[in-house]
Amino acid sequence: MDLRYPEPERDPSRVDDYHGIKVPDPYAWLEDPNSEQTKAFVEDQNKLTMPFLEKCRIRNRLKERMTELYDYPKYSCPCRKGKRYFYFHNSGLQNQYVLYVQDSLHGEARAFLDPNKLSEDGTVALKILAFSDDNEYLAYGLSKSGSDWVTIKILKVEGPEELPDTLEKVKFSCLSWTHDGKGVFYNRYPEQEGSMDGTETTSSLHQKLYYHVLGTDQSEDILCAEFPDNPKWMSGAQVSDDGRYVGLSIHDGCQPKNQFWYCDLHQLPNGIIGLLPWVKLIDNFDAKYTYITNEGSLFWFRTNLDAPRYRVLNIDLEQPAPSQWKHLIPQHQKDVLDWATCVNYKYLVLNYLKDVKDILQLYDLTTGTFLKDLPLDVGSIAGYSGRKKNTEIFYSFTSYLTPGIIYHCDLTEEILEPKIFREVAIKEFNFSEYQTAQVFYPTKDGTKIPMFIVHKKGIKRDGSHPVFLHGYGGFNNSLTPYYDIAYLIFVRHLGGILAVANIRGGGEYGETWHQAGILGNKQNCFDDFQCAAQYLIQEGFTCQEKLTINGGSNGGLLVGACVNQRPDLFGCAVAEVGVMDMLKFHKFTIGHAWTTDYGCSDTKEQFDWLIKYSPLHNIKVPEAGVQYPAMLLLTADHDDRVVPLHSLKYIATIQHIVGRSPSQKNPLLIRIDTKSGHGAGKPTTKMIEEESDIYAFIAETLQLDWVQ
Ligand code: X99
Repeated sequence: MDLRYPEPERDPSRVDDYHGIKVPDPYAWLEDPNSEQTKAFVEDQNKLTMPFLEKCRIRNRLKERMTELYDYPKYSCPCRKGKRYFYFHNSGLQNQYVLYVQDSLHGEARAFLDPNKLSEDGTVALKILAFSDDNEYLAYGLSKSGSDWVTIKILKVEGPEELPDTLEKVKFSCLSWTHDGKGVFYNRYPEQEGSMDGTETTSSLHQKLYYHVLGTDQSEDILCAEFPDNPKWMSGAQVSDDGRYVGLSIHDGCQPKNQFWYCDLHQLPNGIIGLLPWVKLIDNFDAKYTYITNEGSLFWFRTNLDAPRYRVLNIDLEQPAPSQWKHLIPQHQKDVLDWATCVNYKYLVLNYLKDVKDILQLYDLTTGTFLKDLPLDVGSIAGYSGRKKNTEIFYSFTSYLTPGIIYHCDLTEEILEPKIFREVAIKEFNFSEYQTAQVFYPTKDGTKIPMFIVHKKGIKRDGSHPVFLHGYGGFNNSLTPYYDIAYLIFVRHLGGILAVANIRGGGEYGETWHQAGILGNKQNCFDDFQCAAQYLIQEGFTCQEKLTINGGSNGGLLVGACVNQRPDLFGCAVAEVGVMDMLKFHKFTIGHAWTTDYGCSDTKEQFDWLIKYSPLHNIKVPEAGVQYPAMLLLTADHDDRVVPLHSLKYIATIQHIVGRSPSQKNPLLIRIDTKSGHGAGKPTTKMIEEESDIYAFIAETLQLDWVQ
């Protein structure tokens, strides 16, 4: 391939000193998203990448088929709100889901809130929703171009009628009404210099909790909590099910630990007029406590206190000493309690993760007695609705080969029996010809790692198949099975095999699994992923030349690190919105929150961990006979979660070091999208374009042909 990479300026004067060690950063100028030089760099890269992608042989066919398979009606679980039901629906190719309302489950549905009407190109997305307790008002948050910034607006449900209330500077926010319907709690950031549209890299510090009174101007909002001595802390308020208390969860970074403060709203003679008199029930970050419900002063929490797989805990606010706490439902021997909620006043619905598959169970709220399994196939619960005051629950099931089934269970019936409420049918695809298997492969230190493998039934293990190996490995996030049209197309039309490795750093087996892949153990993630690749080759699924690795965000870091460590092991690598500069990530937007998983280069010991695997700092020309795999990086101008500079500096460096080497024939490219962000809220048109580009790049560089 005849690619001439741009040769941007290298600034030799940019050298950082970390604990006496000098680390050059010649492309540090790319950290300024507004400079003409950066804009020219982005343009030059796209000018190389876009024509390359457009010329890929099967791109048009991919896009056509992708569009066809995306085009089916999609539904969320309905959610009962007083006398009405609400649900999200996408007729097929609409850019954003529309919120619908109906007066009864099978009654006529009317569009209630349609984000598609808020922009021509679908780049305005609905991010958060909160109904007032009497369901008279709906507060909702919109974000533009994929940014984390949110604008909150309020609707009177009857009508619906738009109210003038508008709340700005909102990010990583809670949204919770007081039960008197007078106002909402939310979080916002102080005014900052420069833009606040998601293109800036400014560090997100000093988040505060406010109370907005309906019908007033945002400037009059009441400051309810702030942490001037702890600028990185973030909080979220939640009004209790009975409306009496407001609970405050305080987070220090992304670790599953929080403080829990509360305020008895009945004890405020003048209402909410200033900083609340918080009671610090949990005043340290020893464990995570998630509010489930309360009966008067008796609170239910899901916690990982001395329980890496979580359990249910009762605390009475009147007797808050830990010696008085009651562990209602003990930790399971093997399975992880992923979430818990109360429904119909007397039940607990518990979701367990069992070897990366979801389990749903009903327990008695007061005694903690197990009552019933709500049977599920192998896969994930993608959605759930049913709160304390509802008498019914809905949950939606998905898996690699199941687009979606929504179940409904009426809890007032004598014998509880979930029924299928809605099932997605895809006419154009014969799922019975495909299979999903789960294997447990040994990694470097002998630990068994689960991995899902999806392919056509009856394939030969002759090492001939292209494999798409996906991973994440961080932040306690678990990769449970889900329906993905691009995966299906890879399996169906590129004769491929999908492999998803549940590597350490995730939450698949609880906090122990997470801890095993963070901080000084981060290399375990990369070893696990490389061992997945080796397993797939050894077992005859594929060969090095046909193996693609992929991941996004923390998974982009995974791809970057693995490519540097084993350039010989992969044919293609696609890193989406990755964290590539491990020495500086904490300086930009919310990056400081990730030091709980990564550590921080400000500390010598942690600098030593980071410099060993940081993708940006470990690029070298491979030994003779080896080249880097074909690489495609993806980022976007409004990604304020993982700012684009990570991918920009990385591509400049790899093109400079590796791209100029005569033995490097595989392309090293970056696709930089506009009016797009980290991923959440991405319009369907952009999803289809992006997925078509990714798989076209893979097919082109691995020379895969279209299977009719
Ligand atoms: C975040 O950065 C989420 C940011 N975030 C908080 C919130 O830190 O949204 C927080 C605290 C309290 C309330 C709400 C929030 N995340 C989410 C990480 C991974 C995650 C992320 O996006 F933990 F799942 N990363 C990008 C980590 C590295 C790359």
